[in-house]
Amino acid sequence: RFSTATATEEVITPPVQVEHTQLLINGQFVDAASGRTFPTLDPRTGEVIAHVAEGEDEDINRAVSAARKAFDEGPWPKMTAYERSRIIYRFADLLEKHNDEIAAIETWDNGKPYEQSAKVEIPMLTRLFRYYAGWADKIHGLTVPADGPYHVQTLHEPIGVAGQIIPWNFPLLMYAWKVGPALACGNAVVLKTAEQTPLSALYVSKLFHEAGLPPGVLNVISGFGPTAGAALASHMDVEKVAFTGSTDTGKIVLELAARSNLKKVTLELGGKSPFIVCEDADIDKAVELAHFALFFNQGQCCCAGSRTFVHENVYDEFIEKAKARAMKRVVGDPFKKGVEQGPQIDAEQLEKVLKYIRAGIECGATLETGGERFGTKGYFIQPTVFSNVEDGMPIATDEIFGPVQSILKFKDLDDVIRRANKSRYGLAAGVFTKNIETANTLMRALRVGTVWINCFDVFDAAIPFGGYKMSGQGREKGIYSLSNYLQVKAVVSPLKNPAW
Ligand code: TXE
Repeated sequence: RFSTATATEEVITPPVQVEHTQLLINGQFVDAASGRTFPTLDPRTGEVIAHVAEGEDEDINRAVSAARKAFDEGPWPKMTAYERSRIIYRFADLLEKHNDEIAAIETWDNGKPYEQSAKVEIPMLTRLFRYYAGWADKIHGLTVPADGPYHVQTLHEPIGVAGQIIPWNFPLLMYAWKVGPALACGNAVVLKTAEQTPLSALYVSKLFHEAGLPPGVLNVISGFGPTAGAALASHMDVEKVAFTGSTDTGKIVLELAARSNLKKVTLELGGKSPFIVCEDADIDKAVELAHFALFFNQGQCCCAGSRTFVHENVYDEFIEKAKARAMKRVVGDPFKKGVEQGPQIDAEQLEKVLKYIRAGIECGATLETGGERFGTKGYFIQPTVFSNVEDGMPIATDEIFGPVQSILKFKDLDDVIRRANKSRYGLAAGVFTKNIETANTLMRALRVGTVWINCFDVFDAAIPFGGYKMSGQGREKGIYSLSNYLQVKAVVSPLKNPAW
């Protein structure tokens, strides 16, 4: 039932070694206060890449104090916006210069294809920082025409110390989405990386300091969620927390923020995005795009097109072709040329995905291809396609976060709109049609933060991203991300000296 194309033997990694495994606090690499470390694993094999300092409460306290000092007394908010912008531009130049080493670290720790890291993600990282560098000296308030003899203006000021908690699926892109706007707006940051992927953020943050970032402005803590993450979300001196991860953990972060100091919160959470293939679509192109929408990054995308809705008149043809495409997907060592799919991030995610595959079979969906672990070493999964999926099945309602395509059949636009919106999530949607009226109808009707029409996963620094419903709160990227890291001060003064 399953055959996968084989990768070439050509290995494309540049030589790279792990340079930084300590915590980055106040511009220095330091051990954890407890002296403890934890291993970070190579998902290709499950072997240890390095032992990394394990940050906990006390380390979060140290990092927040350093950030507080950098914000309250240090040079960062006192620099001109132009100087801050220059530092971020210099950092982007260093990212570009070290593109291939950074890409290799990202792939080593995460398992994503090296070609994807080197040609797409790290160039995107550089682009994101240039985008935010451009904003740093263009943030300003308004002059407000209020009633009465008053001069009224608004100042857009940084919030202060921002706590940021990021996941493992796009370690550096999530770093950029959060650190970029926070620093452009003049805040100081304490960032907690995901325990599965601590290495790349440490590497690039060192470069940020080489670019002239003052100590304490950006602190990076490796560690676990319930310890380091929770300490950051509940810290009384942190005035904002930004989180990307699961919806369940998002609820915890929101609760910790509320119970501590009501810090401002943005959340980017899970999804179950519909990808809608209309009757008039070019089927070959629709199959390819739907395949990409789901399988990209091993299926580990919050916005993955994980409910493929196909019109009943083209359903059978679509299934045959989607199955054939999945069988051709090249699975293997992500450092080998031509590999499209590497391993899942860890044993826990491997088990979670396999559990959903079993649930799909038990519920009566038709397993067209795949369905099992790929190989015996590491965390690889066969590209899997299910047809005859019904709305209530767990593979149609839950975020699987793996290479499992669930294909559902629909009758007409009303049917697909109702069913696509019947989800607790509302992150993104894909629409594939040649008919402008159909595209317009779906674009307006879908209750999601992004609609991609005849495209998918187009991520530009300027395009806002975020969710409706339980997919999150707030928007990242673009102009919208700035308001997450600014507060507005109204300043009122009389035009003439008052009589009193
Ligand atoms: O997520 P968590 P996990 C989804 C995806 C995946 C599932 C579980 O479905 O299968 O979540 O993955 C930190 N206080 N997404 O367990 O727990 C944690 O250390 C504060 C979708 O990895 O949400 C890490 O840094 N922080 C998602 C971050 O939260 C806590 C990307 C994410 O971990 C914490 C990743 C706590 N109590 C997973 N507990 C997306 N939206 O892209 C954990 N963390």
